[in-house]
Amino acid sequence: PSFLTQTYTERAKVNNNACAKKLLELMDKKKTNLSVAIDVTKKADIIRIADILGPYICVLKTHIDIVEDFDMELVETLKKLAEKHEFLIFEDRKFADIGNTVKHQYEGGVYKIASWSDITNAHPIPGEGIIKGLKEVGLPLNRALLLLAEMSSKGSLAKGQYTLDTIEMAKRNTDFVIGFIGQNRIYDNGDDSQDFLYLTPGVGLETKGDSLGQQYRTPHQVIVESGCDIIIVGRGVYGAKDDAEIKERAEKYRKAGWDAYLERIGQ
Ligand code: 5IU
Repeated sequence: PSFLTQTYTERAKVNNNACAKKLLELMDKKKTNLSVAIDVTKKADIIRIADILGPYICVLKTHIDIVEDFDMELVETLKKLAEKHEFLIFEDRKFADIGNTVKHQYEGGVYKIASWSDITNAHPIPGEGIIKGLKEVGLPLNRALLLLAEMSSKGSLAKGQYTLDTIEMAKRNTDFVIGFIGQNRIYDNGDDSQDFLYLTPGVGLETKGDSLGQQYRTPHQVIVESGCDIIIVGRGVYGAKDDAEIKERAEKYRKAGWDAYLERIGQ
């Protein structure tokens, strides 16, 4: 059978990547397939919002290079919150250079991403060397990688053969690549194949998009119609007027994502 109709727990049992296994397990345990993208620029706001969101999310998505007052204390605090609330951290770095360069960008520099981020992602555009370079740093630390198979933005060039070739690249690197950032469940041959996770940004209940090319779909469209696994919501959650409303919105998206999952697996 397709992984599409299996529970996250069933899928955790047959997944060989420690990070993917942990993620699938905590999703069923916490009843959430919601990831929130905290795209705010002050350390204190990130920490405050992450603590509020903790119970509602399976993955906290960061853009660490937009933080104005970044220091290592921020990521140490996020790691503690991740333990307290049981979520994974996903630095949405979108690596896109040759293997040797991304190795340095992932391991070192100001952000030392590999030291705190469970999951990161990469564009397949440079070819397989990008995975090899990131893997050298990430695999010994039990990290995992997502490949960007598709994007939510208008006019994205990641489509057609490019997307299909991305899947093939992932299939050759299943020790480290646990899935995709994409808009559709493109590859799923059931239990004789690799179970990839599909994480999907471009999710909103109130609006259809923004003025810079973002396009939104609903949790139902993403999870049931397109067969993806995790909804990624940014402004739809953190763009609330106060902390109470952030909490309300997180619960609203969590429930929408979870109900869609239950519908998909027929429960
Ligand atoms: N993001 C996208 N689309 C993509 C990819 C990443 O929106 O295809 I790959 C990121 C950008 C932002 C978050 O951090 O996901 C979505 O935020 P909003 O829900 O605020 O649009």
